[in-house]
Amino acid sequence: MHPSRFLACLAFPLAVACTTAQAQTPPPSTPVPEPVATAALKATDGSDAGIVTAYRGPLGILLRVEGRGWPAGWHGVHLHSVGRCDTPGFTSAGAHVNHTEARPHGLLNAAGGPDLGDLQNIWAGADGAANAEVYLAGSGLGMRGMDLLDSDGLSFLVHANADDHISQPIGGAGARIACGVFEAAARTTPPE
Ligand SMILES: [Cu+2]
Repeated sequence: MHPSRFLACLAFPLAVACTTAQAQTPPPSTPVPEPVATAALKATDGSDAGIVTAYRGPLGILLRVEGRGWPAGWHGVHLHSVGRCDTPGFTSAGAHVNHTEARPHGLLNAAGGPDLGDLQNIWAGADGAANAEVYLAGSGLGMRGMDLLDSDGLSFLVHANADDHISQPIGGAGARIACGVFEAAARTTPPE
């Protein structure tokens, strides 16, 4: 070790000695989360609108959204109860998950909301890219209708406008501009 580095080790043992140790120790293998499902997003004209990757945690579902070709600005996004994205309009995707069970829409709706399919708004930049992670707390506990791959499936819907999270029935989010059906994700590592 160079004498000046030795002195530095004495003066700042944590800062210097630790970096030396890190350089000599192979990095530990870190666990990589396995997605449970993905939804390829299509715009109303059939063009690629990105992808959503779903991960199941102990208390909820994490959705990584990588949008492409979205109009700039805020967009309401939701899980809709049917895994069908027929054009025009994507109405085949049905209503929000559990909206038909007398549960009003809105993450900020204190009068009985939200729908289980309600999610946070996502911002798209001027280049049409939208990157975000949104989280559905509680949805990992097997709530009815929240199985991403149940018999009638589940869709990820992108709306034209922001969701105000309180007004009915969809927070003023407007037209459905992109849609994707969740499908089981291919494993990247073999099961143990
Ligand atoms: Cu919606």
